[in-house]
Amino acid sequence: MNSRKKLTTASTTAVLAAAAVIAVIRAQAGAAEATPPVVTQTVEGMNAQIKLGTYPAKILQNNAFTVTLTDQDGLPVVDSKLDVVLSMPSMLCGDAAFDLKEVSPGVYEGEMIPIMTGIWEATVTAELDGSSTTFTRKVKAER
Ligand SMILES: [Cu+2]
Repeated sequence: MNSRKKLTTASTTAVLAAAAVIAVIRAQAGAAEATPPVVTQTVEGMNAQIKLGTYPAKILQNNAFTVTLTDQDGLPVVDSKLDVVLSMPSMLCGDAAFDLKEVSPGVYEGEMIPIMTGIWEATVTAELDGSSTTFTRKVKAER
């Protein structure tokens, strides 16, 4: 009787431990889903694929940041001027800005250097023919 009860307690503990592990895995998967290496966004007919070369991005290092712009027909958007502002919502650690250079038609590249770990907000502004389009994505940075 007594040993049987112990067994039940042990298996309950095992089930709870397994549930806790699953909860942790789910939480990590959720965080990864919220900030994947590649994010695609369409704003006013313009499509931007925003990609990090290293992911999560490494703090105090150059991390390749690539934006591929296409129009409604899937054709590259060329000769646009792109700049990026990095900020941390709800923190006062300061913004960092950098430009992107067009390395092939519709493909714009630059480097981001996050100064601290956490989730950064990258705001990409694309200027073309006097109008601008803004895209945003979250970027996870770690040591
Ligand atoms: Cu910060």
